[in-house]
Amino acid sequence: MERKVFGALGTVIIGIAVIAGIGTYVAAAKNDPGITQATPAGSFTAEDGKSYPQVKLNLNVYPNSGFGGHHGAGGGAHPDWVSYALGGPNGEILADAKSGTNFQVPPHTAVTITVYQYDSGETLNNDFFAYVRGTVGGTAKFVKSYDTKAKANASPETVITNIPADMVGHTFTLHGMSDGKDQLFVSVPLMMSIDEEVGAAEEGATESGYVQNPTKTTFTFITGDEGEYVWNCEFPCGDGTIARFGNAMSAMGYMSGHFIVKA
Ligand SMILES: [Cu+2]
Repeated sequence: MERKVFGALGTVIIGIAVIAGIGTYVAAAKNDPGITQATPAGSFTAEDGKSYPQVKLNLNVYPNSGFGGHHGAGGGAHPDWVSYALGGPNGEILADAKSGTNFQVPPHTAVTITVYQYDSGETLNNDFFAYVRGTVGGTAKFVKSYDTKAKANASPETVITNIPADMVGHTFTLHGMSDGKDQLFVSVPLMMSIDEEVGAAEEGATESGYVQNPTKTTFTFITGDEGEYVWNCEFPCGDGTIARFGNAMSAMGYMSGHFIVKA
């Protein structure tokens, strides 16, 4: 009789342990913490002379999650997955950032995003995403080599409408909704960094493990009405998965996030 009670108690304890384990795993797998409020940055005058309040966001894209940031020290659950993150004004690595891929901006506002792209790249599945779409002027400002040590452009800044479809590191693609409100669709290709430099940095050529000269892309778009959008990357960068659309491509907090337009 006693043995039976202990047996039943043991089963209950194992059950509790399993449930606690699943809870911890789900919490860790969510990996999508916090919301970053864009920084107010004066006003922006559009081509038609209309003036908008302006906000800014600085983002970095990395070949792995080892930078820490919103994934936690050491890169969290998946240190080898490619990831977006918050960056400093000159592409600085923000290892202590608590949020990374969820952004909030006001409605009817000019949003200027700068992305420092530290990863290598390859060919898009669809050339559509090699073009800049939905930004002010249909263009972006592009620097092929930005020196993060000198905090200066190492190659001239140009205005682009597209990049070669076989030189794409990642894309920032913000999807609209079909609810008839004032809408947004923005997609900007981010050029790859030099393959050999990315590899050498990972092998220890730089202190951070990331290239000193990422590519830099800046673009501005005007938000419409309030709403919650999602953004993602349209370059197949989920290495080691079917069609490379798993892992980092199918988890929030890496190659996708929320984009909230709210006053
Ligand atoms: Cu990507």
